[in-house]
Amino acid sequence: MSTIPYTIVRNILSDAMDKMAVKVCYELENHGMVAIPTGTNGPTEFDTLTGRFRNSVSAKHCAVKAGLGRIGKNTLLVTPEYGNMVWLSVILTDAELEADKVIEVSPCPEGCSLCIDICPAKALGHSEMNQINCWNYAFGGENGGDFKIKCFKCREICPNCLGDRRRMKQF
Ligand code: B12
Repeated sequence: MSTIPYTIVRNILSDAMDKMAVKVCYELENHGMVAIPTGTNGPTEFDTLTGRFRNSVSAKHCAVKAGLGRIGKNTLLVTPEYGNMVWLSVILTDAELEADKVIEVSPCPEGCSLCIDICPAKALGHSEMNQINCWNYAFGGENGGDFKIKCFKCREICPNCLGDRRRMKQF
């Protein structure tokens, strides 16, 4: 039941992906293109107009446009290969890249509301996910301990958690 392994993997992957993104930017710049890393997990801006945490770009929406997958009811990107257990990092560039075909089909099995029902913070199932509820419940110290990711139930309950290597239902 420990939240430590997930937190470690999340932190290490975020760092690894930021480093990869910067390397790719160097490569693109060496080829005369503009390339800007946007940060895998922030730092984010707080948008006082909407009361939302925001990055420069929404990685999930970029990924949909790039044909990597679709956003499910848990508001996460679900890819056919790896399900929702993917982490994303975005590079802004003027390189002319060819996008994959956009995936049209929804990843959620019909009538499924497992992620909405299990969310202890009641953050899902509204027109927009309730960031503050999720943040307050899922991120921070337990009993005064170090910062951890304390909840990722909306990922693990999903029938598409791990993609076609396990139980991909829909794609
Ligand atoms: C801020 C943030 C959070 C906030 C708020 C998340 C939220 N959904 O609102 C908090 C701290 C609560 C959070 C929680 C989590 N997060 Co988070 N988070 C981010 C971060 C850093 C920025 C998101 C952002 O700024 N979005 C911009 C705004 C505009 O997008 P939005 O609010 O999602 O958009 C809404 C509307 O604008 C509108 N909309 C409709 N159409 C369109 C079209 C476009 C183009 C846009 C922009 C918007 C839009 O609908 C959207 C959905 O409500 C991203 C990294 C990134 N660069 O994207 C990771 C990211 C989204 N998080 C991620 C993850 C994994 C999580 C958690 C599972 C962490 C955990 N507990 O383990 C939870 C689960 C949350 C959930 N079920 O959605 C992953 C998602 C991976 C995936 N498979 O999809 C990301 C991409 C990080 C990463 N590097 O991989 N997160």
